[in-house]
Amino acid sequence: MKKFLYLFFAVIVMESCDDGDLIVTSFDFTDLDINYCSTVNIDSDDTVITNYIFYKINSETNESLAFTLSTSDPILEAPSTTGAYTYNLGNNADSFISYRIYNGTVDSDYFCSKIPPASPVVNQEYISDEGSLTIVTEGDYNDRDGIDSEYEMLLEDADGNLTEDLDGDGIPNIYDFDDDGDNVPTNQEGVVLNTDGSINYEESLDTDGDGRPNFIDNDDDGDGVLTINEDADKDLNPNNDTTDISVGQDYLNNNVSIDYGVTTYRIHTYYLEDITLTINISNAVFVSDNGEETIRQQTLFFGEYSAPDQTITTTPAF
Ligand SMILES: [Ca+2]
Ligand SMILES: [Ca+2]
Ligand SMILES: [Ca+2]
Ligand SMILES: [Ca+2]
Repeated sequence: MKKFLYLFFAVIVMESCDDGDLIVTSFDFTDLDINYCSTVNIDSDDTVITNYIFYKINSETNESLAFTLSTSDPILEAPSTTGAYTYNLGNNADSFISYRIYNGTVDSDYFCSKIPPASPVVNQEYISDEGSLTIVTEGDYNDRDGIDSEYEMLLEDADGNLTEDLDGDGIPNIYDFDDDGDNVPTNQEGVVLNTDGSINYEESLDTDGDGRPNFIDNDDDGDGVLTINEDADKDLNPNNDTTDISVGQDYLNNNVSIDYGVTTYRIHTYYLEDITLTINISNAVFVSDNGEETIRQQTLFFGEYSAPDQTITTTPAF
């Protein structure tokens, strides 16, 4: 099938020599894996610019389709929430696509070497002169706190209302590793799960017995001093402050109620998982290296790329 498409394409290119301009509809690299390499440089105003080359190699036909992109956008690290990341493929060095035909086998090092290897030789090259590139980045945020996102999306606040951000720190419950904002991570607050993964509110630890399990209770021992403030050394970890070892930490001991006035959340870590980039090209015009041949692609699905999980650390505003 690929061979057929290649032959079809080759015929069209040859025909295009006659009139110099043709719309091609079967330009197919769809079944091939996407790979990429990148380098980083810092521009004059300290912006980090990443120079990417995403490429596909057809080893049966010795062809490649590759795009070069220099951008500060976090295309591999953050969802494109306000629409796709979009780039102009016009005649500029920051973003363009090349379609190449070689005289021999191209390996994966070809695009990632600082100096292009002497072989294979590029027999023909077409570079984009017009068009646009869109990248839709999707992924799922997760706090890896042991509770499935679907069961902690909505948690009940002290007034009995279901909320997506229980502690109001700007990080939704599904990727907030400290849901109640008491500086004790949820996975250290005695959550008990049912066999289906949902939260067992009755069995989960409730130190003061007020009906609100510790992971959603910001005063775990019910002594009137918020857990976050029962932090004698003020290291943003109430778990290592114990006056009476026979009872436990001060935040779980209602006989100790000293308010140390902590006004900072601990550093939060969360993850972006299952990251997928969907890459499309539209209205592309490729011009041959001698300038005599033009290939037009109204729509071209470059492909999908799965990126590694990202780790994000931040300190929410108190
Ligand atoms: Ca939150
Ligand atoms: Ca907590
Ligand atoms: Ca409680
Ligand atoms: Ca307390």
